[in-house]
Amino acid sequence: MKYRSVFISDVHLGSRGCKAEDLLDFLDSIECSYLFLVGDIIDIWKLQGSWYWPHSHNKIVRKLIKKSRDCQVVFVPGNHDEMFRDFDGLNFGEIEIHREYEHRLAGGQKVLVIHGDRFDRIVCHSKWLAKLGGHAYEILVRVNSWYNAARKRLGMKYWSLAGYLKLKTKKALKIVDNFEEALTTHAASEEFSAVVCGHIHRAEVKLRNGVTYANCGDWVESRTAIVETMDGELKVIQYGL
Ligand SMILES: [Mn+2]
Repeated sequence: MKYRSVFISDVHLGSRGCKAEDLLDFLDSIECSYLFLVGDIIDIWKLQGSWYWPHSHNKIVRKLIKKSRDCQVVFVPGNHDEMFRDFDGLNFGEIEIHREYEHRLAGGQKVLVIHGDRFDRIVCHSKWLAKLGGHAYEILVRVNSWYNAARKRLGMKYWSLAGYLKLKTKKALKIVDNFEEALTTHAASEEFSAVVCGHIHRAEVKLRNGVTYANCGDWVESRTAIVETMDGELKVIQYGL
């Protein structure tokens, strides 16, 4: 497919969760003039814990370098690859590194490209709770009943899993909401028409505070990207759909 721009984030190379083969396939399938790497491309945090770097992850790095020969590739680091922020304004081969970047859509509107972590005061560990499916929930309920049976034998009070999960889910949704609010308020105050970000692994395009909020999602689970069509429209696309 041909697009004016493609934005991907949260690839997490160097972690086992990264869907590298799918991303390679995706990168092969697209043609664009601008390719934005919107942070958390390499998971330095994970690599510092234990080294994991399969061949497919190398192939992605090589593919990105190859792409940079006929398309403008801009890397905007995230919190998992924040050491690259020290190279703000420098080039790695043909790949430009910027802490934040101002892109212009085909129609001329200003777009802020930013990973987004600086608008997230709490690192969200409870994301999975928001996505918890019915099946997983049933298993948890069963585990919870054993847990409470054990608590009872020890003379402890009943602990409500449903109540706990409801609270956690609500909290997770509140974090997402705060993130979108903070980013769009900032972008609007700087007179951007749109903001493209990543970080919370939730792909979406919507209007908020008069600004188009576009989140790339991730390549750990959702396998999504934001694309700018030839006529300057921002859309979410999902691999395999
Ligand atoms: Mn991040």
